This record gives sequence, structure tokens and C-alpha cells, in this order.
Amino acid sequence: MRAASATMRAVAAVALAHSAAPAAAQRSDGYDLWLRYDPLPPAERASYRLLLRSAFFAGDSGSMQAAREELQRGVGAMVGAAPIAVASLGNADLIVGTPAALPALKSLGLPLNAAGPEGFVLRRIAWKGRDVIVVAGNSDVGVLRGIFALLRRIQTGQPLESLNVVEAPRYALRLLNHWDNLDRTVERGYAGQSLWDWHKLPGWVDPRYTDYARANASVGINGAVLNNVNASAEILTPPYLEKVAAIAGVLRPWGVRTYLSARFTAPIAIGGLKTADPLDPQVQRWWRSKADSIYRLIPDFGGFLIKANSEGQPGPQDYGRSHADGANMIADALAPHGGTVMWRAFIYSPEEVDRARSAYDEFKPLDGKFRSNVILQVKNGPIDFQPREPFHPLFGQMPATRVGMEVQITKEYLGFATHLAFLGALWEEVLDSRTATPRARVAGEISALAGVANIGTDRNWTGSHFDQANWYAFGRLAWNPTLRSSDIAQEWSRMTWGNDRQVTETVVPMMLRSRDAVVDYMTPLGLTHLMATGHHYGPGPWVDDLERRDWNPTYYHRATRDGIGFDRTAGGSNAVSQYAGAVQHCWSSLECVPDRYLLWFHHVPWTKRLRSGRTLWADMVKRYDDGVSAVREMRRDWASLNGRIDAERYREVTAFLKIQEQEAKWWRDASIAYFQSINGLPLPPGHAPPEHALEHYKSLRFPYAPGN
Ligand code: BDP
Repeated sequence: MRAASATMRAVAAVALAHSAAPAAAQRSDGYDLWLRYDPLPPAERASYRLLLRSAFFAGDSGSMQAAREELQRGVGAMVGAAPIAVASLGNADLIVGTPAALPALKSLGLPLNAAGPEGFVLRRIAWKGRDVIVVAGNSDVGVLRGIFALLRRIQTGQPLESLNVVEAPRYALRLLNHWDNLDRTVERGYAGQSLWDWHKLPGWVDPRYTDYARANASVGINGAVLNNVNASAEILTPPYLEKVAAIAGVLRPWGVRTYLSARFTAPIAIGGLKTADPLDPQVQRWWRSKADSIYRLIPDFGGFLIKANSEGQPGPQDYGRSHADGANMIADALAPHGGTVMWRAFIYSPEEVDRARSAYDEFKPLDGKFRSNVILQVKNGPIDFQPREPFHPLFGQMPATRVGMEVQITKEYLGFATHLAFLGALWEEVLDSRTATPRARVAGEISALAGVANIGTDRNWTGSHFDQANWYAFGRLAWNPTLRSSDIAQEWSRMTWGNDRQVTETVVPMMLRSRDAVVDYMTPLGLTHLMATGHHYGPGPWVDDLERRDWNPTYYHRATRDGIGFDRTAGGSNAVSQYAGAVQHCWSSLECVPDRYLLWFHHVPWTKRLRSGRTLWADMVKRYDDGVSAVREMRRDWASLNGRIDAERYREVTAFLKIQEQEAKWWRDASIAYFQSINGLPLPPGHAPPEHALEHYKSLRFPYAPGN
């Protein structure tokens, strides 16, 4: 009865082989992400091993098999021996299942009500005279998430003595948005090609899709939009839907549902219709029958993500209809199958007085007009995934609409894959922002979280080792937006770089400072969107000749000889009036607005004294320098870990930090040179002049920068 299967023996053998090497010497190319399951120190192993000798799994669904294999893989590698799967409860240390599959669980008084459909309960209890650990959920996927939570505890060295945990996700939809094209390029992708090998699908289903799904499952991400929001209609043709179905089949057991971006004019492009007017009955019929055919192939299909009437994409306004008309028509096609439409609020027109006002002006009047299976997907800030923005004014102000937040995990505006910028801090700041609306904080105003993925075919998945932390943090915050980014960084660091205390105590502070460093060397004090044209690589604050005025950096900073900043108060665009009560009041006032949003809301004289006692100009220069120094310090801190991190990953991070320092200095120098050319002011004492003249920075060209 206790005979170990061949797989389990293999897992144990691998684990033993691993255990021979000291932790820091474990070679890694980053493929394992945070699921490395490094061997624990011998003393810890022994104590965990006693608790995890055998396991009883109730049921055999795909999710249960995944749970069992993950437990065996993880415990086997960390503890040195995988739990033996036993056929009866009587001799199990670990009992895993749902009350539906294992009615005995019902008598234990577990708080399963609080776990919801996707959550779990972890409990240490005495059962029939035995000391056991129970991993229970209301669904097999919930159980799987419980197994990952248990493994995380072991990975981060937490005791299982008084295990008593119940968790349920805060948001029902926790989705990655891949901006992947059918030719395998990735818009704003810095980690290689698209994972989805469309040409070879469905005949060849890359095993990597399973590891992708595992990683998502481990942090609770429960959906993936496979293709770019700038969508090709081709994805909705029968051959591509077969390919999509093959991917969906891999993701399903891991609790990850498949979604697609849909092109609004697909009825014309692939349906042979003359119009895509949402009020045209033929168009409505086309979408209904398209939805029906998708659900025949993919019964748990999640729904569509739609970018309409934005940056040249077609949409309902092309037919004189509203965003609500468009969204509702597609929502009606999905409703019989339980599907959702995520309708993006990212729109802005050149006629607007201020781009930051656009989405609110367009969508606020539509509150209450959307079907219940529509989610309005709003970017975290009113412009566009910048290093820092105030929260979007639509949060909290669409009481009769389901609103989701979209963040960008890929670092289009924060230094691509080479700059270390831990975005957990950025998202925590937004989710935690006070709104002056009924739910008081942004996290309470939303019902879904979507993240533009940073994943590609690079061996380490995300283009850099530290960018893995952003994928991880996105999932953790979507599951529980009240988690602190410092705790997330700590967990991730331990799981990724090991439990060596010196490593954790060095890496976590680096991560927590990193995002502010980027803000400082790129866009301090509320400046925004000063990146070079198109690819957004490097500085371009001087650019003022683009086809649309609201694409020009000069539009955003409005620097003149006298001052700098975008006046969004009543005297200017009055975008600040879109915020509610106390928030509007504070941000309108120069006395109250925090420094971090100063130039976002106000046009301020260069000579104005800030809270620091310095003039605006002196403060700005100091911040540019602080940003560069912070990167220099990160390099120094990282160097102190030489020998404590495996050589391959150590070397790559070392090289990337060097690139980051060079580029931070480039940003600093180019920005100072440019703003000095506008204000004619000398540099404050103690700050070095830019290395080159402004013309040098203006002359730099990067036609092949990635992701464009
Ligand atoms: C911008 C990106 C562009 C995207 C757009 C969007 O530069 O590539 O298509 O966002 O979110 O930031 O639709």
C-alpha cells in the first residue's frame, strides 16, 4: 500500500541529488521562477518531513492531479522525500480535498464558507487520534491553490505548527493581458517572442504552457487574454480557435480561464458583413453565433477584451453609437454562456483640452448603462502606465458599473527589462490611495485586476530575474490587495534567491526603493510621459513635432522660461474637478498637493520654494541625482552578495544594474540639459553638469529598440 510510484521515486532522487550542493551554488537560469523548491537546511527538513510523510487526495480531476504532483515535486525537492500517496485517511499526515469528494471534511467545522469558490483552508488538527494537516477547498482548483500556499510556507521557512488559514481572493477576475501578436511579436514585450507558437498549434502544444499555467496558479491568477488588444480579427477564425482551444485545455486544470481580445470590426474582416454597427441585427447575430461556436470548443471560455475607438482601433463610435452600445451588444452574445466583456476605458481624442480628462468625460455619463457582464477596464492612472500617476478619477465614480483596474507588468515606461523596478510598490500605492468616495480606497472600488503581461520565450520568462517579481506581485495583489509590497518582496526574494538572511535583507530594500528611483531619474515631482517617441526608450522631453499634440512630451511638461507643469486646476484644464471631495480639494491647492503630484496638477515657477526649502529647480535637479545615486547604491548592495547567489543569475543582475546606472545618468543628464535650455538657470551648487550638450541627447536614435 505504501509503494512509491516511479514518478515519486524519481522526484525523491532528484531532490537528494540537489541536496548535496550548498544553496548558493545551485545553478539556475531562472526558468523555475519562484517555484525553485531549493532543499531546506537539514534541521528544517527533518521537522517538515515528519509532518509530510503521507498524503490522502480525495478525487482525481486534472486540478487534483496537478495538486498532487506539485506537492510531491515541492516537498520532495525541499524536504528530501515526497509524501507517499495513501489510499485511506487512516494513515495520512496530510488530507487534501473538497467536502463534495470527502464528506468526512464536513464534520470538522472548517470555515469553508469564507473560502468561496476559489479559496482554501489550511488547518492543523487532531483527527481520529492523529495529528494531521488538512488542505481543503470548495473546488479542486481551490484545493490546488491551498497546496501552493502550503508550499510557499515551507519555501519561506514558516512553521506549520499552528496552521490555521482561510483565504479567498478579493477579486473574482485576476487576469493577465498578453499583448501578443499572431506573428509572435509582443507589443511592449521585452522578454523574447510570444509564448504562443500559433503556427505549430494545435498539433504541437509546447510543454512550457503547463509551466506558465503552474506559475499563474501558484499566485492565484485565474485568466489569460492570449492576444494583443490591438487585435487581429484572425484569432476568431475557426483554425485559430482550434489553436486557442488547445491552449485552453492546458490552462484549465490550473484554474486559468482563456480569454481573447476581439476586434470590433471582426464581422466585416472575417464575417463578410458590410458593417459592424452594434445596433444592426446581422451584426448582433454574427457575434452570437461566434460566441456559440467558441463555447462549443472551449466551454469555460472567459470572454472578450476590447479596445475600441482608441489609438486608431475601430469601435461603435464609427457608427454613431456609444461605448455602451458596443459593449452591450457583445456582452449579450456572451451572456448565455456566462462570459464577460472587458471594455477598455483607455481612450483620448486630440480635441480634448487635456488627455487626462478624456476617459472620465466619455464614460462617466455612461454609468449604469452597461450590462452586468461588462467590466469597464480602467488603467491605474489617467494617462498611460507612467512611473507615477495619481489614481484614475473613474475609480469610485461609476457606482452603477463594474470597474476593473488595468496595470502594466511589462515595463514600457520604466526602463524595459534591464532596469530594476519593483512594481509591487507602484500598485500598492494606487490600490491604497484614498478616494473620498464611499469605499474610501481604490482597492475597494474595483472588482477585477488585469495586468499587461511581461512574459515571453526568454528562458527566465520575463527578460530579467527581477522582473519575475512583478509577475509574482501582480498575482499576489490581485488575490489580496491589502498585502504589503514589502511582504510580497520578502516572500518572492526568499522563494527566488533563497532563505539566506543576508540575501533577503539586501534584496528586499533594493526592491522597495527601486520604483522611486526610476521616478526620480525619469519624471520627478509629477512630471509624466517624457519618453522618446514610439519605442519609449530613453528621454525625449524636447519632442514637440508629433502628428498629435497629445503625444508630445512638451504637451505634458509645459515648461517655459518661467515655470513647468500642467495646470489641471480650475484655472487650467480643471481635470482635478473629476476627483471627489477631499481629494479634489487637496490636489487643487498648491499648499496641500503632495510633491509627488505637484507638476501633474500645477504649473509652478522654477523659483518657487518647495517643502524641502529648495526652489523647484534645485529640488528637481536633486531628485535626478538622487535617482542615479539610488541605482549606484543598488549596484553596491548587489555586489555584496557575490558568492551568495548562483553565478549565472548573479552575473546577469550585475550587468543589468550597470546598464541601469548608465541609463539613469542618461535620463538625468538629458533632462537637466533640456530644462536648462528652457529656463536658462544655472545648476544649483554641488551638482555636476550634464556630460554632453543637449544636441547630443537629441541626436540619439534607436530604430530597433524592442517592443515597438
Ligand atoms: C500604450 C502603448 C501601446 C498600447 C496602448 C494601449 O504604448 O502600445 O497599445 O498603451 O494600452 O501605453 O492600448
